[in-house]
Formats: sequence, structure tokens, C-alpha cells
Amino acid sequence: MKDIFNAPFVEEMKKTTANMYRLGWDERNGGNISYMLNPTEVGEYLDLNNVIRTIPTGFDATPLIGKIFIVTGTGKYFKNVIDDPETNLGIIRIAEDGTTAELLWGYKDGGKFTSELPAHLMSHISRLEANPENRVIMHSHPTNTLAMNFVHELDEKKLTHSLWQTCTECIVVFPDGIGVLPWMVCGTNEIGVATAEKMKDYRLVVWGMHGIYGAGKDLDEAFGLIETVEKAAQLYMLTAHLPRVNTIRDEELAEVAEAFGLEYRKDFLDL
Ligand code: 2HA
Ligand code: ZN
Repeated sequence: MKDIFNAPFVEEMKKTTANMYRLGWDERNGGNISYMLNPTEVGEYLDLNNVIRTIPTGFDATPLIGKIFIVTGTGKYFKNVIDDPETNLGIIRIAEDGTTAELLWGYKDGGKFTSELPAHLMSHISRLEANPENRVIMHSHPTNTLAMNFVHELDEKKLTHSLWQTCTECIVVFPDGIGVLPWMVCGTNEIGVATAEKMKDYRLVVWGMHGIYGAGKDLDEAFGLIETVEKAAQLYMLTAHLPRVNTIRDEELAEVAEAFGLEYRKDFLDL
């Protein structure tokens, strides 16, 4: 058996959480990540018949039965993952009943997965239907994205449009736009259902005045989506209160999208 501490997926989680912490997006226990793993690869590091303990999830994730995820722990700090992955992360498999998580590794102090597991697993189900390659759901509290939530309308078309207008390449990175949920209580099945509903159409979902969700085929893709929104939001916040001299016009945004041959939300432009 290979050493799990050298597993590429553990390394990637350590690097990603440290990076997000250093960017100031994930204060204290803010943020959470779930990453679907290849069982054959996990089997090189762990005995898949050895379930350490079972943890009820409180919701039905039947389409994910048998799937294995590495997930950040509830109450755990992104800051600390790099030095102690076995306490701050866990590897779980969705059991045959669809409502229990089988712990295969981690949560060493008796902890469990993020309180946002409903939003994560329900979003995995939605994204896998849209794209069978999807593996990662990532939640974070990026500073400028959040700041923008307080001064910009929480409307999918208007928010996407304002962000597209700040960076030439935003429409290339997220041509499908950004879904938006109003402020809701977090950590509940209700916000999970609402997030997953948006994830049918969007790889990015803003939780009004709370944070953002990103989805992707790997950690880089989910991170890159959130990073691009955050950069655009930063430019928006740096310029929103200043007289506007130049603007990328909607015709130009359409030109970029068409030059890259993208399917994009044409209805989010005013042409
Ligand atoms: O787990 O970010 O939304 C901390 C959070 C909850
Ligand atoms: Zn949060």
C-alpha cells in the first residue's frame, strides 16, 4: 500500500486550501471543498474494505452511491490543512443506503465533513448530469466578490454582465454566466437543493452576501472560475465609484465570445 500522505489528491487539497487561505478568501473555517476521487487510485493508498466509522448525511444522495470524495472538515480551517491533512480532511464513500457516509480516512479527531455537504453532494449530482467529467465543488468567501454583493443588484443577468464588462476574458472563462441565490441560511438541505438547482445551468453560483460556489473537472478549473470572478469583482469595486471613461461594449463582448467559438448566454447581453 502506498503512503496516503503522498497521494496526489491529498497534495492538491493541501496546496489549494493553503492558496485560498493566503488569498484571504477563507478566513477561520470559511469555505469548503469536495473532490470526487477515482476508486482505483484511492485503492492504491487505502483498504477500501476498511470503514473507520459511518456518519449519517441527513439527505439522500442515491445517484452518488459508491462514489468516493475527499472533503474538508466541519469547523476546520483551510489555514491548517497543509500541516495536518488527516485531521482537517476526510475521505468518504457514499454507502449503499445513499444517506450514510463511510469514513475511509481522516477526520482524525472524531470530526466530520463540512456542514455544507448537502450543497456539495447535490451540486455534484447536478453537474455530473450536465458534464460527466465534473469532479470538484468548491465554496469560498472571496473578498471583492462579497463586497460587490452589497453594492450591486443580486440578479443573474445584471451581475454576470457587470463582471463580463470588467475583463475582456471573463466571457471566455464563464460564458455560461453566474447563478445567484438570495441570502439564505447556510448549512441546510434547503440551500443545498437551491444551489443544485442553479448548478444545472451554471458552474458558478453566488450565495447572496455569503460567498460563491464553483464547479469543475478538477481543482484548477473550479479555482480558476472563482479566481476570475474575484479578479473581475476587484476591478468592479476599484472602479464602480469613479467616472467611467471606457467600457467594453456588448457588441465587443459578443465578438470575443464568437471569436472563441463559445456557447454563451446571449440573453445576458443587451444587443
Ligand atoms: O464551513 O463557509 O458556508 C464554513 C462555510 C459555511
Ligand atoms: Zn460559507
